[in-house]
Amino acid sequence: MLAEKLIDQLGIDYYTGVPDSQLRGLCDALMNRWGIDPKHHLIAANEGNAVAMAAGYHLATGKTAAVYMQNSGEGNAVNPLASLTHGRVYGIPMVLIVGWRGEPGVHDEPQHVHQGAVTLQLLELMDIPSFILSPDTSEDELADAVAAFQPLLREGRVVALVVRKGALTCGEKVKYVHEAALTREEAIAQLLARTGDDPIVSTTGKASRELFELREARGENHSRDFLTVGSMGHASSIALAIAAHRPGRRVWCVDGDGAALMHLGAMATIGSVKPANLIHLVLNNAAHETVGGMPTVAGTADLPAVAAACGYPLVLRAWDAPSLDAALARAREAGCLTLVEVAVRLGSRADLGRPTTTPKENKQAFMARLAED
Ligand SMILES: Cc1ncc(C[n+]2csc(CCOP(=O)(O)OP(=O)(O)O)c2C)c(N)n1
Repeated sequence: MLAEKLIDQLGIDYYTGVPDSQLRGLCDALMNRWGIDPKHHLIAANEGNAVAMAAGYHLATGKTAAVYMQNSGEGNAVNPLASLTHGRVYGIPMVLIVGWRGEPGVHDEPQHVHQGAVTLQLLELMDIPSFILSPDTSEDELADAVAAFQPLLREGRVVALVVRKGALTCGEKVKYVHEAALTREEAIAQLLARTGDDPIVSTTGKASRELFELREARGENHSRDFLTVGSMGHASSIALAIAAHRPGRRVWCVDGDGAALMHLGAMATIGSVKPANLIHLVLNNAAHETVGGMPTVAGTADLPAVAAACGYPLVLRAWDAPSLDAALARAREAGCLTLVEVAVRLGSRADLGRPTTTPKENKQAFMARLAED
């Protein structure tokens, strides 16, 4: 079904959420209709923030907002759904639109399998009635579901549309653009020329996939790299604790701007600890490139300034190959907690693969290698 039709049927004019590849059609339709507009459509840093914005919209207007998310974001949303919007608290209505990755019976990556298996149960546990939108759901069936939601929304309930793979399409695809000299993969390739045997913790999405493939291309194994395939936004916290407990090792974190923003508080924790052996790279394409390229607010937020304000003793910016090389060399020599922001452009190889080792194999090899020191 065309995402535009869904928007029309819902009759909602305030959307917020975190993009998802399975909701690409919806995200594009929202961008075509409203762009980024505080009155109609905002991309949130995380799904909990989106639920809170939808609550604020209701408080201000008495109307119902929609929150879109990949099912991975259910966890981020659970807290405000239980303690803010639930009928035992304020009873604030909203419609969740949840991309169903890892649906049982549909092949998907390991980080989606458990989340996919518990997606409907989690909604049920949260007292959220749901309707599953499939590729063959007709407009009449959707209209019936939307009509059935209305009395629940009037009671202040949250309801959900769970979107199967291929269920939403977009009439007019948006071409997202963010220009810079380097691609993310080129930046990671340049990093690998400097890291030697140092452990690397990489973020969710294509950055980890590119790191994996670059190791293969270099004929190296994967034991230096911890690929944070799920739990977006947490790579830097994982790296922080590794750095603190392996002080003899220089630890690199390869982060994304969307991920860094999703749990920005981690920067304050890292800045308070100041592990001298941690170098935090943020590959900033001002977008959620992995899921389609929808913008983040990293185009306007100054992440190096945030890191400096959080207590990072050294922050560096790189925008092309020579400045990145200089920043990496300086970060290595400095011997103090450093943030390196690298401006990268949107885009990735069409033939980019996925890790061929399992997360457990990755963990075991990474731990064994760290234990050698
Ligand atoms: C909690 C959660 N919400 C949403 C997603 C879906 N998701 C995977 S990667 C990604 C984009 C990450 O953006 P960024 O960190 O800027 O890296 P980029 O893809 O641009 O390299 C999103 C939204 C997710 N995995 N987890």
